[in-house]
Amino acid sequence: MKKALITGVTGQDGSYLAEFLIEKGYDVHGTIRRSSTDYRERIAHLEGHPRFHLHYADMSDSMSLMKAIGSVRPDEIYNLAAQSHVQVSFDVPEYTADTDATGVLRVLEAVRQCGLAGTCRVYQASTSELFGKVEAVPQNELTPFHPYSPYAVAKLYGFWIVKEYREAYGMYCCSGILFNHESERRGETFVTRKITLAAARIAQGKQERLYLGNLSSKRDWGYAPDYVECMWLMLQQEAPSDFVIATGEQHTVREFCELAFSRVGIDLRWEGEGADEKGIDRATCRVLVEVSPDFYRPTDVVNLLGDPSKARRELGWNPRTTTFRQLVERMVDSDMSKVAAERAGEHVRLNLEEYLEKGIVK
Ligand code: NAP
Ligand code: F7E
Repeated sequence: MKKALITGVTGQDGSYLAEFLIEKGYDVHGTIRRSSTDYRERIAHLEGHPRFHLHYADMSDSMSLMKAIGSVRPDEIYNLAAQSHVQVSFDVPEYTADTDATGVLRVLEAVRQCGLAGTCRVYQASTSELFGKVEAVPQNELTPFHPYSPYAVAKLYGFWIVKEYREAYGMYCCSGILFNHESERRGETFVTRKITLAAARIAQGKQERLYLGNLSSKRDWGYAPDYVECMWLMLQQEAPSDFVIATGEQHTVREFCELAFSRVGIDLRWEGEGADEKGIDRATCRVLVEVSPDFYRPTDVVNLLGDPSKARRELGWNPRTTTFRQLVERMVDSDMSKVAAERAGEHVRLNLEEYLEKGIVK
């Protein structure tokens, strides 16, 4: 039975990858950070599975990484742990560099120090943010990098140190240059999830308005469960190589909003430009979407479109398994159910308060 170690198993991708590898028959080990709470929402359903194990490790702490890697002695490592929010990286650039740049080095060096350089394959979660202030559209494996945020600069170090260990020590390690991929499990401050959650809350009367930054930003958005398959495929090849993973289709944040709101029965029209642009409900004339410069970035990446030809050709991967419409609809439907469940919970609490007031429940 193959053993895999996933750093960042509590994240969006980590949770889907753990499910995928368990399904493939792997013994799956994941790293988690110490926290004062122990509820891990995305992997709660996997805890207790006989082939799913957790270990404490932090990307900023070599000793903990060495201990986890040395005790598991995995055949494959998927290094997904990172401070993954681009806007946050402007607020915590040093922490981002420590986790996303030096952290990669710590993992690679731990593999070597544990004597696993010849047996353990390493996948590094790289990113389309490396293309940043893009020098060509679409972007493929040969497009020059131009990182445009502290996050991207840190990830660029990760990309190059992986390449260095591959060439210097002959290790099987590679980077997946993944374009944005989203899902029902996406963190709530990334733009897609922020929109789907807001559409669900507005439709159910739980939120008045959605504030966003750059509505014209363009992304190549895929579905996360489709992308974790590529991570695994990259480690099953004869020789290590880096791959662009994308759908090859591009949409603006504005289009994402239109589709998400239309799924909950709201037809948006746009009025104004730049910071004055507003999304208005055609039926009621209510302003539902507004621009807030708080969500502008000091430097923003605005034109990402991937060319997944190499992955299609060499990995046999289908970049169009899930369409853009299906992605948006799945996310909105999931948030509609979550908001409805929260409302039902509130109702139960209200009843309980009523009972307490009347002295029925003590
Ligand atoms: P995510 O949901 O933000 O998950 C990040 C994971 O990293 C979480 O498990 C988090 O743990 C862990 N983590 C953060 N800092 C850590 C530290 N110092 N030590 C140990 N663990 C730490 O990210 P994701 O969307 O799944 O992305 C996975 C990876 O792919 C990341 O490296 C990201 O940069 C990269 N990537 C993502 C995309 C995308 O569109 N999703 C595209 C390209 C590349 P907690 O749960 O404890 O916070
Ligand atoms: O922003 C614009 C924002 O934060 C997308 C990470 O997984 O993918 C992700 O990074 C775009 C940007 O993702 C809001 O300015 C407008 O242009 O959802 P995002 P990201 O920055 O592309 C890459 C590939 C990764 O590697 C990262 O780990 O949307 N935008 N208004 C907004 N963005 C946010 N977050 N919030 C807004 O209100």
